[in-house]
Amino acid sequence: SNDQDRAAWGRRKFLNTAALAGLSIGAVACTDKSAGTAATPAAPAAPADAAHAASGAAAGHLKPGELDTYYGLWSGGHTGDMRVLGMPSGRELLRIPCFVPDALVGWGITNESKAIMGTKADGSLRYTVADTHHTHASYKDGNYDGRYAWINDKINSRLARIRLDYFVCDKITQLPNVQGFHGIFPDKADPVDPAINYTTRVFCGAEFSIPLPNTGTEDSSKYRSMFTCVDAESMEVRWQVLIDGNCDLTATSYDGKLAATNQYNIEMGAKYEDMMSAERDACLFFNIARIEEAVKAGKFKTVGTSKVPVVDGTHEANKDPKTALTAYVSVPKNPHGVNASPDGKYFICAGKLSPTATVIELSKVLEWFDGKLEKLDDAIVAEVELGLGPLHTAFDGRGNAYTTLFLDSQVVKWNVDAAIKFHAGDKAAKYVVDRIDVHYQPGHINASQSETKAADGKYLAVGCKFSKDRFLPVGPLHAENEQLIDISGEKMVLMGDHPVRGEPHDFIIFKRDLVKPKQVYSLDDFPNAVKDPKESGVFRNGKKVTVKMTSQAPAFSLREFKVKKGDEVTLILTNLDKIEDLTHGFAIPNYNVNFIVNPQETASVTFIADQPGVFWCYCTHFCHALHLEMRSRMIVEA
Ligand code: CUK
Ligand code: CUA
Ligand code: CA
Repeated sequence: SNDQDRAAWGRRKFLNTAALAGLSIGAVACTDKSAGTAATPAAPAAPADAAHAASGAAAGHLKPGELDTYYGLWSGGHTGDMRVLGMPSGRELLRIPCFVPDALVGWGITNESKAIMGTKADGSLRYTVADTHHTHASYKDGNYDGRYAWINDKINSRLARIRLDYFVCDKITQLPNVQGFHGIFPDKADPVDPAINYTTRVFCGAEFSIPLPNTGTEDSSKYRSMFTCVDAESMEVRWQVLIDGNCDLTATSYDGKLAATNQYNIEMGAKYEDMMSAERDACLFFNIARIEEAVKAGKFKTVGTSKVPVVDGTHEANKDPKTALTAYVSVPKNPHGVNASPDGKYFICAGKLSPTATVIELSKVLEWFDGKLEKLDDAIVAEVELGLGPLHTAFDGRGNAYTTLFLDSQVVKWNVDAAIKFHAGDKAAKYVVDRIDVHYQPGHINASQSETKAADGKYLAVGCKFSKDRFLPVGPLHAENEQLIDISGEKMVLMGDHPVRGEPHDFIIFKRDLVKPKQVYSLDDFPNAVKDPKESGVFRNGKKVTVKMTSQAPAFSLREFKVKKGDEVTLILTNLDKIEDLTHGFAIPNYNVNFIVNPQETASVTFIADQPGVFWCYCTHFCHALHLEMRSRMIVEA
C-alpha cells in the first residue's frame, strides 16, 4: 500500500495546506520510517484552539477510580464477540462472546451457550469462526432504550442479539438464502402505527449474490442477493426482498418508513473489474409499509426449503412509483457506508472509489413513492468532493458530518447545509470545516450519540485499519488503532490512540445512563436452577446421570461425586452467592470443561465420563481467601 500512501500524501499536501503550514513538531518526530506514511504528522491544533486541545486531552484521561461517562459497544471482528469500552478513556470493560467460544465464561462449553450458538447432531458446535462488523442498539423515541444490541457475523450470515441488562448474548439467528450478511440496522419506529415509537425490526443486507436456491450454478448472471427483516423480539426472519445488485451497509429513517442499503455491485459482477465498471451504483430504498402489505396480501414466493416470504424488489417489478416496494437512487462508483443524519432528514452515502459524499433527502424519496417527484435522482440534494476514499460518516448534532477518508488517512468535518447550498450552485458556500490526520487508513467512524436524535458532538472515535508506527512492534501482526478525537470545538483535536485486536469495524457510543445493567442474576432466570444446597446430589436414569450442585464461597455443595465410566453426565451448577462480583468457576481436568457462574446464575455442561479416575474439579475464579481450597472430586469408577 506504499504507492497508495504516497498518492495520499500528495493529495494531503494539496488539500491540507493549513495543517502543513503549522507543521513543525510532527514532521521532526516522524522522519526515518518508510516513506510516505511516517511523514504524516497529526494535524496540530491552531493556536486559538490550544486551550481547547488541552482540555480535550484532559477529558480522555480519567483519574484512577473515575468512571467513564459513555459506553461504547464495539464489534470484535474475528473473535466473534462484542466489546464494551468505557469512553472517553477507551478502557475495555468486557467482551461479550456471541459467535465464537470464549474461555473466560465457558461460552461454547455450557449447554446454555451451545443452545444459543447452535449445534450439530452430535452436540458439537455448528460454527467456531465468525467475522463481526456492525453493532447497533434498540431505539425508543429516537434514542437508545437500553434493551438490546445486535451484531452480525458475515461469514455464516448470523445475527446475534445482546441483552443490555445482563450484557449477554441471548439469541442467534441464521439468515436463509443469503451470503456475506453485512450491514444491519434496527428500525426506530413503525411506519404505520405511531404508538410504536421503538424498535421492532432489524434489517440485514446481504453482500454476495448466490444462486436462489443455491444449487451450485456456475453462471453468475443468475445469482441474486436479498435484504432481510428480522423480528427484534422473536428474532425470527419476517420477510426478505429479492433485489438487483447487492447490499452493503444499512440505515433506517427515524419515522420508520424507509430503510436503505448502499450498493457497490449494481453490475452484479463476479470479478472486481466487473464490480467497478459502472460510473454510478446506488442507494437502494425500501418502503417498509408497502413491503409488509405485500407480504400480508400473499404477494410473495419462497426460496428452497425456507418458509420466509420473499417479495420482488427488482427494477423490473418496481417501475411504477405508486406501487413500488423499492427505489434505486444513483450514487457514484462503489459507495461504502450509508448513514442517517440525526435531524432525520438525510441519508449520506460515501463514494469510496469516488471522492464524493452523496446527500439524499428522505422526504423527496417519499415524494417519489407518492408519485410526486418526477425523477428519483432529484432526491439527491448534494454530491460534494471530500477527499480520497470516503467510507463512513458520523454527526455532531450541530449540522456537521465527519467522514473517514481511507486513502487520505484523514477525517474530514463538513457542514451538510453548506454542502447542499454548494451543490445548488452557491460556489461560495464553504462546506469543508476542518480536516485531521488519523493513523492510518480509517474505516468506521462514530461520534457520541451520533446515530440518535440526541447526537451531542463530544467525542469521535475512528477505527484505523493500520497502526504502522503508532505502537511498539510485536511481530508481523499489528494491533489496529482506535483513535479518539474531541469534536466539541470548531477544530478536531486528537485525544488518544488505543490498540485493539483485529479486525473491529463498527461501534456506537452512548451516554452511560441509557443502560441499567443488573449486578446479580435472578434464580428464576434459569429453569434448571438448583435453588437450595439440599437439592444437590447425583441422580441416575440408566446411563444418564445428572449432578446437581451449588456454590457458596469457599465451597461447592458436593465435596465429591461418583459416576461410572461411560455415563453421560450433565452437571448443573447454581451460584447461590448473592454478592455483586462474586463469581465462581468450575473446571474439570482432562475433560475440557471450564465455565463460570456469576452470582445467582446457573450453568450446565454435558459430557461422557470416558476416563476413569479421580478428577479435582476446582474453582477457576478467585473468589475468597480459600479459593484455592474450593474444590470437589469427580470419581469416575471403571
Ligand atoms: S465495513 Cu468495516 S470499515 Cu464491514 Cu462496516 Cu466499512
Ligand atoms: Cu470460588 Cu474461587
Ligand atoms: Ca460498482
